[in-house]
Parts: sequence; structure tokens; C-alpha cells
Amino acid sequence: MSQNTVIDISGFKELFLGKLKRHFGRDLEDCTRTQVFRATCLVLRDILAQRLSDSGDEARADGRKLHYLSLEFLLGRSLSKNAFNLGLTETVRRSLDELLAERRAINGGEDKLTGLSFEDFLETEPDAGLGNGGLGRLAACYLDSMTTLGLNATGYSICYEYGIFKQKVIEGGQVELPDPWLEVGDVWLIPRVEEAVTVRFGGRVEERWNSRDNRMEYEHIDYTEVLAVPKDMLISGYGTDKVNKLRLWDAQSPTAIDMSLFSSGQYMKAMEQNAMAQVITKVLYPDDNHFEGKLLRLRQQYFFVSATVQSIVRDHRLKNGTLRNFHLRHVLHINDTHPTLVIPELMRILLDEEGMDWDDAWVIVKHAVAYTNHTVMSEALECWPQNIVEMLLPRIWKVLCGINDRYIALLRAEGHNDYVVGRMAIIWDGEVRMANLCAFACFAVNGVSALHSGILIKSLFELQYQREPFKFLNVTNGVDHRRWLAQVNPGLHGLICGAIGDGYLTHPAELRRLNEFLDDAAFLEQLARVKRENKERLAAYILREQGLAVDPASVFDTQVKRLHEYKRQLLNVLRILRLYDEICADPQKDRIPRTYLFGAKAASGYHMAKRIIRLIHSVAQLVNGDPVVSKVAKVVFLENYRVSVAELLIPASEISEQISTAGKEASGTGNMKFMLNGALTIGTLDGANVEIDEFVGRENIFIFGLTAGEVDRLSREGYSSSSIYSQSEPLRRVFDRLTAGVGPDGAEYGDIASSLLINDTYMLLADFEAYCAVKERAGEKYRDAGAWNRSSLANIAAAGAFAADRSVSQYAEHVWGMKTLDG
Ligand code: 26Q
Repeated sequence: MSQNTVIDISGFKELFLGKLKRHFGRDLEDCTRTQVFRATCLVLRDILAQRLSDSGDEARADGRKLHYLSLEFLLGRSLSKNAFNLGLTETVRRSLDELLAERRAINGGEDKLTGLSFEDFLETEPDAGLGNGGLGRLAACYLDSMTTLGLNATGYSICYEYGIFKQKVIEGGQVELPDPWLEVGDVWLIPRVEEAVTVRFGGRVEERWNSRDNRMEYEHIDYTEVLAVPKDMLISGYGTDKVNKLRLWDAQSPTAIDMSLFSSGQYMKAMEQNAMAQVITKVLYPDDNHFEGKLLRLRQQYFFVSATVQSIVRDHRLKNGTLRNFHLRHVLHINDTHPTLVIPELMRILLDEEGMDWDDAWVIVKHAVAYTNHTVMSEALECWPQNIVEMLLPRIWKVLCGINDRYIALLRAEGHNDYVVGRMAIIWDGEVRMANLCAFACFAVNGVSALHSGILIKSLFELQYQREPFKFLNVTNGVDHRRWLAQVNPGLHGLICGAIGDGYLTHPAELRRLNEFLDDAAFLEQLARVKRENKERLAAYILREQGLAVDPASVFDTQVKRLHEYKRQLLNVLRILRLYDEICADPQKDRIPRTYLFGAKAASGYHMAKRIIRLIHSVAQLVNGDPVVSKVAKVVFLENYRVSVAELLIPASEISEQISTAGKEASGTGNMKFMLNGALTIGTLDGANVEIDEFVGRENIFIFGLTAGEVDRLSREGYSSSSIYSQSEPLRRVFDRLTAGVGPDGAEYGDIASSLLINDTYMLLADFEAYCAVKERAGEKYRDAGAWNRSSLANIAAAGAFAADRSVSQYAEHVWGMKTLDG
């Protein structure tokens, strides 16, 4: 546990002033807001750097080191996290207060920094938006847990110059703006130029038979080189001196410009290397759960993977002198198929650089790489066109062929027929199928919820499971409960600590003890008061940012996540349109006022997703602009939903919408964050909702709709949305309005209506009635504040099961073969 480098207020202030002076040449009296922010971060960064060098980042002699590879780490902000983990939140807060008071005294009056608090400086930090959604945020939560649990772990990703785009909504339309997060966010990064490696693209491979050693040798020639420079971010853990790293690779040209080419008149070629390097790490692909075989994306993936493997191998060679024991010392964990090229890249190094035989090399690779799958939807599966792999990565292509040929030979030898071989093959029909490569090469394959892992072995990996059942397992996702409860909801954290102490921070299962308070009326009232304060905080934000007044006394009903048809934001919207008609028809009826909150980014090229954002905007205009309806309903689309907005919104929400078509959402992690903050879930039996339902009990959750099995059967037998439509009067009215025009500007959505009638892939209409009914039930329950608050507490008490600490412990034990502090 922590030796806790105790640093007090005067110590912090001294370090802070030193930073101001040396880094910015400023004194307290003339520094800017950003400089205060940066100096604060640098003081914490130094403490982490000191701890890293004290403990050394060595694996224990017999221990394995974990390398977590992910094209995304959706970190959000780091200052509050690091201050919290170091136990310095109050020290920093008070130091800054005192420093600003001193500044005021020196300057003899008010200035631009007067009145700013610690919270304002936290707001100075841009979100590190190096991810799209769930998968990227999961990786960030896991880094915190791995470090807190004392694992030797390093995260690897790309240092995108631009993270996920900033979303503006202009007259209902999404506009994407660049997110230059590094302008301020670079304060956490430590460049390690001396550890740069080079990555090779393009060119040709020459094969030669080496008769002396009796083996084929491969020479890669005429390639283009890109320099990969690591920028390390130090990762703190809670209550521990352990520090890990997140290594972000930045692409640079190996030489600013190739002078020899330039002198010989080949200007374009001279520039080429430069331009290619610049573009690789320029921007994060904003697609979520969708695959497109873009050359630049493949370049990003290989750049990232090759740099990572080279740096791990270099380090291993230095310490061991050989790669023969590589798999005993390292696990390379791949977050979805995006880093799958680690498999052929590690093979390439073992074969071509280490001179190993194929079979020896394969044993090492097979024992070193593990894989987590995050989707079964076919449009999200990575299948790279063979020709672009061959052209961009000629040596890797040959290795892939070597793996595929041996795999197919093995399958044939086992007596599998053409159909089976065709489904399991890695290269097939001109494509390279990454999921099949992972399933064959990795020693462990897991899904991210019980339901999803079950579906994986029944569908996508059915045949692989039959061959090697032992390597398939489930590890249900979890979230960093320290961030998603203690940090973002200090009111609730205080209440919990008063009741059961702060042991839950490192032992999340202790939240169970809150069940003792289920019938404690005074406690439940305090819980409601905390919620109310959080709602007021959010209402103030919405007013400030979007000029919209929402009533903190109304029910806050929230659906925030990436915009995707399978997540069914549209189902929520259809139901609001129905409610609109009902209120108009019977305005006198006693209704509980509700605020419907949406937040979602749409992938830039996803037309239907953007249409749905427009529709939400129109519905908001319609509802909020109606003097009668707006008394009981408000619709808010929160612009630019991101981690820091989630941190404000989730603690303020009372209803959590988790309404994906059953079988489509691998897990969901927002569902867990809402539950942790006492929201009640309205959800389908999809992803981790199934387990949330089991843990919290049916009386504390609102489950509705088709099950995954029913969805499956219905889609195989054929399902007609139009017959549901024609039998439902309310649906007809809603669709009529979509076609005729919604809201004051009369925007028409006939395209959305007809797409649902012609091809309701995600079965919105099949679940519509059940959804409306469950929302009625939720409304009725809300009338009984005591019952509602009791369920809210039951959710918090059950949420320990969905802590990332639990997930990471399971990975450590069942996948990585590593010991945690507790285990
Ligand atoms: C792939 C190729 C090219 C470009 C982009 C992509 C790409 C990028 C991001 C494909 C998928 C993603 C992200 C997927 C994702 O976030 N999946 C979510 O993962 C969560 C964590 O396990 C789950 O909780 C969600 O259910 C799942 O949808």
C-alpha cells in the first residue's frame, strides 16, 4: 500500500511556484490561468515520475508484464483523477486558494484570476478524447484499476493530434469541428525521443533460399520509413505508490526531407515520406461499431502495432538477451481486433530478426496474445481487402499467408469439410478476417458480458469453440467506480462514507452494506437531497451552455451514448411523440413532469444517425415550444457529449435508458455508471443489463421487450413492422406527424418513417408497446418517493459487481496469469 509521499500545502506551493518560474518564466502575480493549470499538473506529474523511478517499472523476476493494446483510450481529464489518486485533492484545492489570495494581495486588487477556484482550473483541462465511446472508455477505466491493483501493465495507443471531433449542432444538424486537445493536454505527456523506433511500409519482399541453414529468408526492400516516437503518460492508482504508463505513439518523418532524392530531382518522392508520416497520427477515426476498409486506418493500425511490438521486444532483449522466453514474461492483450496485426508482426520479428523456425516462433506468439471481442454485428467486423494488405505490408502479408495455409491444413487434417474451412479461414474471398485470426492465434478469447460471450460461442466463433472450448471465456465489463462515483458525485460519496466508511473505494463489493439502509427513511431522504443537488448543478450547466431552462423538480430521464440505430434512440423519440399526442388530447391529466435528455455523436458518414439527431432537435422544438406540453415534458439534446459532460450528467440522472435491440449491445458500460449513481434502468435484456437485472432484482429495474432469442427467431422467421403499424392507432399518428412535418419549421421525416416500415432491422415497432408500458410503470413508481429512493439505493448497493477492479482481477486471474495485490 501507499507510503504516501506526504506533501503539505506549503510543500505544494513551493513546487508550484518553482514550476511557474522555470517552465514559464512567470511569477505568481503575472501568470495566466493556463499557466496555473499547467504548473499544477506538472507538480503532480513530477510526483508520479518520482514514484515510477523509485519502484522501477520492472516486472517481478517471475512475474508477467501486461501490455494492453488499444486504438482508443478515452481518458477524459486527468488532473482531478491524479489529485484524487494521490490523495491530494484537498491539498491542491487549498494551495490554489491561498496562492490566489496571495496574488491578490501582491497585485493590490482584483484581476482575471480573482474568484477562480480549483473547480475552474479543472475545467481548463480539455478532455483527452482519444476514443469513440465504450471501448475506449473501458480501456481508460481498466488502466486505473490495473494500477490500483498493483499490476505491471502498460497501455499502448496512438497519440492522435485530433481526438474525437467536437460536435456543434446548428439548426439540428451535426457539424464536426477538430479537437486540438494537445494544445493544453500535452502537459501530461513525456516525449521519449531516445526510445523511438522505425516502421516500414510498402516496398517489396525478396525471397532467398539459405541452403546453409536450410530455410527461406525474406528481405524487405524499397520500403518507406516512418519514425514512431513514444509520448508517455504516467498512470496513477488509488492508494498505492504503483505507477504505470500509457505509451502514445506519434508518427514523424525519419528525416525532415530526403535530401538525396531532392538533389536528384525527385521532389515528389522526397516529400512523400514526410507527408505520409504527418498524416498517420493526425486524427482518430470517428467510427464506432462500424468497419470501413480505409488504407489510412490500416496504416494507423500497423504503425501502432509495429512500434509497440518493437519496443516490447527491444526491452525484453536488453533484459534477457533472447526472445525464447518472451511468452513467459509478457502478455499482449488486444482490445477488439484493431491491433490484430501484433500477431504477424511478432512472428515477423521472431522469424526474420531472431532467426527462429516457424514452429518455435508460433508457440511463443500463441502463448503471448489474448483478445477481447466487443461486437458480433457483421458490419463492425474487420475484414481487410487482401490487395491493400499485400501492397501496404508485403512482409506481413506473407506471414499471414503462412498462418492461414497452416491453419487450413490443420483443419483439413482434422477432417473438416469445405463449409467449415470456408467459415474459419483467415484469408478468404480476397479478404483478411481479423476475428478469425484472433480466434485461432490467441490463447484466450473473451466477450464482455455473459449474454454476449454466450452469443459469441454460438455464432461468430461457433466452430472455433468446438475445436478449442477451453480458450473461450466471459469477463463482464466494469467501470472505474472511483471516478464514476467518488470523484464525480462527491455528495453521494460523502453519504456513503458516513454510512459504511470509505473501504468501498478499494473493495467495491462493500457497497452491498448499503442494503442495511434500504428502510432507513432519513437516509433515503438524504439520498434524494444529493440527487436534487446534482440535478440543480446540471440544470445550471444546461442553462449556461445552451440557454435552456429545465426544471430540477422534473424526472431526469437520460439516454447518452454514441448514436447508432441498434441503440434505438429513435424508439425513445417515437415514444415522446406519442406522449405529445396524448398530452394534447388530455392536457388535464395528472402527469409527472419529465425532462428527456439526449447526448450522442454520430459518425461523420452515418446518414441515418445524423437524421435522428435532426429529428431529436425537431421534437425538442415541438415539445418545448408548446405552452401546454412543455409544462410536463422537456426535450434536451446536449451538444458535444463527452466524458466530462457524462461526469455531470450521470450523477444527476434518475432514469437510465438502455434500450438496444436484444443481442446487439455487447455489454454497455453507461448502464453501470448510471446504476452506481442511483439511477433506475429502463432496459432490454441485452448486454450487461441481463446481469444488472440479476444483481439488483426485478423490483428495482424496468425490463421490457423481446429477448435476444426472440429477436433471433423473429428475424429468421421474418417480421413485419408494417402489420404492427397498421394495428396501432398511436403509431399511425406518430408516423403521420413524421411524414407531415415535426415542429415549428415543419421538417419532414418521411424517410425515417418509411425506413421503419420497409425494413425495421432493429425491431423498434416490435418493442414499442412494451416500451411505452414500462415507461408508464416507471412514472407511477416515481410518485412514491420512498419506493423510488429505496430502489435507487438498491442499485447503488448492487453496483460493486460492475467495478472495473472486479473485471481486471478476473482478467489477471483467468487470462493474464498475474497476481493482484489482493489475489
Ligand atoms: C474499426 C475499423 C475502422 C474504423 C473504426 C473501427 C471501430 C472503432 C471503434 C470499430 C468499433 C469501435 C468501437 C466499438 C465499441 O465501442 N464497442 C463497445 O464496447 C463496449 C466496451 O466493451 C461495450 O460495452 C459496447 O457494448 C460496445 O458497443
